Amino acid sequence: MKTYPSSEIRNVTLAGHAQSGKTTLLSAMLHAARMTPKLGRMEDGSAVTAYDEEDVARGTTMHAAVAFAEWNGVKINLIDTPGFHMFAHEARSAMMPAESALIVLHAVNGIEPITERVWKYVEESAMPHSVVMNHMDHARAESTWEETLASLQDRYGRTVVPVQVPWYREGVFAGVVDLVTMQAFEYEPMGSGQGKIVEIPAALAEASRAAHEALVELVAEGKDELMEEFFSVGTLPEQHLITALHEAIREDRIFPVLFTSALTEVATDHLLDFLKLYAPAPLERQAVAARARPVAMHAAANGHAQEMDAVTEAVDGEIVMRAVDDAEPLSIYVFKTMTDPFAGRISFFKVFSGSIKSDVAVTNYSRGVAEKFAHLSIMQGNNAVPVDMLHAGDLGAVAKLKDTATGDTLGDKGHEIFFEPVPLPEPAMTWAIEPKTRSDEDKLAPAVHKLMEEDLLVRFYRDPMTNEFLIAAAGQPHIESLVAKLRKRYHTEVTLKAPKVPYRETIRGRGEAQGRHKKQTGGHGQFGDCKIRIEPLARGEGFQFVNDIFGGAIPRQFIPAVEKGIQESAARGYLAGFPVVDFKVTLFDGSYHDVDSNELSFKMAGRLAFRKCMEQAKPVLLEPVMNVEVETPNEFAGAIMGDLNQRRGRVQGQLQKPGGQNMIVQAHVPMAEMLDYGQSLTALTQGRGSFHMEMDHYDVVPSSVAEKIIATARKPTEDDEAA
Ligand SMILES: Nc1nc2c(ncn2[C@@H]2O[C@H](COP(=O)(O)OP(=O)(O)OP(=O)(O)O)[C@@H](O)[C@H]2O)c(=O)[nH]1
Ligand SMILES: [Mg+2]
Repeated sequence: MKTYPSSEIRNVTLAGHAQSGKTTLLSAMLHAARMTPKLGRMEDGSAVTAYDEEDVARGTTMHAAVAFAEWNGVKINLIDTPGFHMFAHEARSAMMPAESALIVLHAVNGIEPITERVWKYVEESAMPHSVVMNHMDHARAESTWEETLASLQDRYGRTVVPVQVPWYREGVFAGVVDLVTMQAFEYEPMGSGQGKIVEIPAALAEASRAAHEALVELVAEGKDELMEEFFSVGTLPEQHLITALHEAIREDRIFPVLFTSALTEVATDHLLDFLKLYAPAPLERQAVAARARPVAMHAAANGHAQEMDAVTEAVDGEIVMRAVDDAEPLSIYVFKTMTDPFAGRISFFKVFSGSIKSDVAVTNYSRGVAEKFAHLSIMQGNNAVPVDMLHAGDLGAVAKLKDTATGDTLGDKGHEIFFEPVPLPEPAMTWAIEPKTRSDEDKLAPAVHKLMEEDLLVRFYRDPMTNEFLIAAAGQPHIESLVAKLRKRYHTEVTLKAPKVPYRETIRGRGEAQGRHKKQTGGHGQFGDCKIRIEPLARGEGFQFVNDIFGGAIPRQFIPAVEKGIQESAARGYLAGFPVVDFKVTLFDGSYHDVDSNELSFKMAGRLAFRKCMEQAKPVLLEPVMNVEVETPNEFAGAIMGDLNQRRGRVQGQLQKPGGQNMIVQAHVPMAEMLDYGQSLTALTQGRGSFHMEMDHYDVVPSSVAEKIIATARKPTEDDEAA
């Protein structure tokens, strides 16, 4: 495999709403470049970037994937990303290794929620982007594409400008007119995917000329030299126009619109021509920014290797600039990890600066360890193609690194820098996960950890309050795919349950009682007797024990046993089996027997006294209440607050986000009502809302709700006490 110098590389991320055709479009480009013998399809798993059987089974991309096309002397690296809202954060992370993005949208469906979301991502990272209107073969596309274009210009400005005119031949999408070269490209739908250059059809001649002029004018705008040339000659020479358009795209001044049908392979090879000519090469970036010191993963504000001018505000000395150049020290950023039970760990990386050869030793700056890059390769889906070396700006992969994870920076020893990982959203749903058998129990943790290497959003931990193993992910389909992977890849069977809510119990009143434990079974008997008072403490104060015994009513050595008995009983709960908290016990009297009294007897006495006190002390249930922050487009804020009220939530405040489009709603909501919130929020906001929550405090469960919890819970019995 040939190696490509930095000037002959393009790194392009495809992003857009689910089902707009990104995976198929990428396939069509690979087919046009003859990287595959036929058009790969999502449906049958033949698309190069649809190698994950869970993706194929669900018909949607769940993780970013990488492929490349060699096209007329350049190598175009293409990153496919998910468009389904639950996985759209992967599209954000996949911007970092690229220099430009293609925003793919459906010609008939137009702007959809994830179109807007990825548009925000590219703007955030100042990433040059073009729009591909796909599904142009759709029966209604001929009559809707202009409307879709108008809505794009409405939303994002007139600098969203077509560089092609679509051509319908008797109602069939058959090609495009290139508005720069003023040539028409004609296709046989469902044919070879190779366009033929033909004359502009008469019916399109007038529209094409007008659109050409509009494009030339826009490109020349603000460039005096070009303006003069344009006005004196009436147009711009092709080469000048190409150069000027290329610059305008790179500088985020113009956002070209192109038209394709991925499925019928019309105008998809010409998209490669476009990327070769207009997508910025890595070395067109003046330099990339990194940190001189490591940055905590979640502290990264809008973590991204940014263009030079975007970071001038940063604190002096914190930022290090690296030119995208082979002559600079090596710096590598790992943007994706794949774990395969057979091939092991494969790390996908970008060479931001310097160059790398196979078999060299590299330092992982993030972890301070040495790693060997044996067998350098580039990825065509899940297929590693060996290469000898990679130049600055290229994307590559390497297998079997020991200690390297997604988000790490590596490079030459002594030249430490740190690229900032893109922050991830919080997982939206949590389940309790249980191994089915004993052998599954042993396999579970290592297998889940392998999945977590691939997917940084997944969390796995034991809840200290309920002792359950919990797994947190982005939503129902996400967790289902994880469970399927556990089964298929790691032969580990699990069941999922709603996580237990860690309720507690407490008292609202006082109680006073005697606990008298007496047993006479031949030989030695048992005797313990105590009198206690209990009273409530403030929330969060836990448990207090006061010894108020005078005159040796209970011998000193038995007093800790009374306390222990009370604590053991409190831990088992009184109402519904949840630990009793926030109460004070005063031990004020008792009696003993010279022979029969021992520790066990006083422990039993303590338990009995405690349970009798609880009868009088108005016990209640406590539930965890979460502090919830929901971000939503303004128009849904009312619905969000209504829904939170339904969930017994109390809205604490609302805040307008800068830009005026989005609101933050802040509320306190019981945890029990938030277990399925991710799904509801998606439904309420068409996938445009996001939320995050953390435990805030415990509060008393209203009695109507408490009755149900108590009815279904197993009440501790006297038998438990005797245990
Ligand atoms: N008719 C037609 N169908 C298309 C076109 N592009 C894609 N499709 C079909 O639309 C469906 C979705 O295509 P994908 O390529 O999986 O879409 P995607 O954007 O990758 O979707 P996500 O991975 O869910 O974000 C598939 O059934 C494709 O065969 C097109 O241009 N025309
Ligand atoms: Mg896809």
